[in-house]
Amino acid sequence: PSDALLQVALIPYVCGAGAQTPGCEQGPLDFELRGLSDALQASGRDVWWSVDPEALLAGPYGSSAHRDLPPLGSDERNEIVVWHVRGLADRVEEDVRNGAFVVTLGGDHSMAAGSITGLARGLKKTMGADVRLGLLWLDAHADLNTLATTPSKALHGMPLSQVLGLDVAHDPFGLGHDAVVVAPSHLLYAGLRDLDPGEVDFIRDMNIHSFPMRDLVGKDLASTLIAAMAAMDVDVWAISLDLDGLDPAFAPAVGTPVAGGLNHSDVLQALRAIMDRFDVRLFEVAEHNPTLKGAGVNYQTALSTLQVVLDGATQRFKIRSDAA
Ligand code: EXY
Ligand code: MN
Ligand code: MN
Ligand code: MN
Repeated sequence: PSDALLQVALIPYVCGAGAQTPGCEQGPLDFELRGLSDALQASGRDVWWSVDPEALLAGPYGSSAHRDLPPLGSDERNEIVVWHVRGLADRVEEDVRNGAFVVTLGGDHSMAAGSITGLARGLKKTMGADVRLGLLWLDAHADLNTLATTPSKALHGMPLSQVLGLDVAHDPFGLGHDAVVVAPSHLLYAGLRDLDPGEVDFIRDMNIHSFPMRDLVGKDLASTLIAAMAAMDVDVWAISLDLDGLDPAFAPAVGTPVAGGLNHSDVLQALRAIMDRFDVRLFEVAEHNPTLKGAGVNYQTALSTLQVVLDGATQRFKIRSDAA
């Protein structure tokens, strides 16, 4: 029926243990304290927190576990990430199975290992085993390191090695046999400008489609991304926005800022066009660190981005339910 509402599940990832700089674990609650869920409520949408970020922060792997973080790369440090990643994957899977549009809010970018795996699992159950999942990754970094190539041992630099199945033997995110959920040919990068040597090799050897910042100069972001996405045989898309993919002017409160990033209005225009043409089921916002300067700017950027994404999702949903 045409009066049905788009169901939007906000799923928090209250973990910063995957990053060098702590603080991202406070990201989801900070978004909410600034008014996120109220601001996203609109006619045509039903928006709710699928898990309460405050309750998660009060739990055993929440604020207390982040107070004196064990060193990067230690089993104790990784255990915190694994706990959160697995929880996120389960939650995303369930909300996707129930037909919700999922918004995952971080939290450091290790979250993507869980969100994309959970989405893939949910889609397999609702759309069948051979559903082809595409991933648009907006970031300054490729987040493609393995335990063998990482220069920092920080798990937020490695989620895509999990999603693409590059390190199945070590299983650093504890997701087991679900490891390969996106084919390398169905990943699209934009905004990259700070890569490690191992990542450069992976991108070249696996022929991953990438628009680093230097290749976007003088190009229209929207039409560039649309053309690349249209050329991929993909059924359903997920989009992961690392706030540091944007120029630091639009998202200063990130742990690993890199100058010369994406322009926010270009990203909004691109997302409008993408939501119009492609079946996007999950949108992620990673690396919001409210303990750093400029958290209010991050919030405004995240909010206006989500408004555009959810407007697009609502339009598509209306068309689908009118047709049904
Ligand atoms: N590539 C570097 C590393 O793996 O250590 C830096 C990773 C930063 C990851 C940021 C969140 O995207
Ligand atoms: Mn990044
Ligand atoms: Mn293909
Ligand atoms: Mn990232």
